[in-house]
Amino acid sequence: ADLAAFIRGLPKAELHLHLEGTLEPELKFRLARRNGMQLAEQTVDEVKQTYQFHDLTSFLQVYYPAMQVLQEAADFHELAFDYLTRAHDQGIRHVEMFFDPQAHTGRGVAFATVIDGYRSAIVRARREFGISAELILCFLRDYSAEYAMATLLEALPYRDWIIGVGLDSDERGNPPSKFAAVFARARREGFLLTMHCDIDQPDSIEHIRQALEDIGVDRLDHGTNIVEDDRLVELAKAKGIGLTCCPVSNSFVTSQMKSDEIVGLLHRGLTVTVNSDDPAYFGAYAAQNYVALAEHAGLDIDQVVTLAKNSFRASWITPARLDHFL
Ligand code: ES4
Ligand code: ZN
Repeated sequence: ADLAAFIRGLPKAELHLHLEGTLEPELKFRLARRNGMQLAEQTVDEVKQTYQFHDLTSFLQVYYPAMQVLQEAADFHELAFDYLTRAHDQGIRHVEMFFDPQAHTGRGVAFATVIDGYRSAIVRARREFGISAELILCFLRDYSAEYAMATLLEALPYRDWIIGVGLDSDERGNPPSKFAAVFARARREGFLLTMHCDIDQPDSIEHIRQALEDIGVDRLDHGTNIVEDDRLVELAKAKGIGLTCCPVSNSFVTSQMKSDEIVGLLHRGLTVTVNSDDPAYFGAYAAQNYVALAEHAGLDIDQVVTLAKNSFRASWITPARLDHFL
């Protein structure tokens, strides 16, 4: 309990957070009502029961259909504002949030609707409680590179509201190299780059290598399997690449928290961070992820503080603000 209170009070940044993954059952139920949509579930409790999975496939099969209740800018605003309120209550001072535009534009919701709702929530949260937040546009990797490129071009009018681009959804058979041209264009347009290299993928090491050497990412999401390759660990260290690890998410998607791997990378001097991924689905926001890892791995206070400082070091805030947090 003491540890939990300490962690909540510790200033932290969150760097691996899918906005659509913050859709709590209560909000899903309420938005469905408001938008006149018929859900298969009759009660909030029944929605809760559907938030159950044992691997990536079963997760994605719940996750993408659920977000169809997001229709109007006000819905996206409410989702993001509720999350930012919770994050602030947990000691999060800065957050870089993924969103999946294709999961919305693909069902007829305009890109402008999505980003207007998210952006107004960011502005409001900043004004009301001082939290800073940025958006990272994620491409869905199980769709084509051409569709991702079209989405990047669609985002260009909103470039000032988007700090970087990422890559998520099903990694199997969808390596970083598939999106080389998209990420090269994004780089030229001034976006920072990150991408998911998920836990225990069939080609984890090769995907991490491509992200670091061929794409030239600024950060790696998960990326925990890098621990298996000394050369890539040294390369990531030399490049100052941060890793956004998500212990509770790992325990759902792979049935292991991967705490030995995460702590091992911390010992080897990588800028390892702790994050929540899809907190409404995995039942753990940022602070609970720190607590889970600290308890599971037996971390001491100094290690917890290092993880919190790393979250700012690996963030994309300006050097002047970074000094303020370290
Ligand atoms: C995700 Cl856990 C996970 N894996 C891949 N893509 C995702 N998008 C949101 N959560
Ligand atoms: Zn993720």
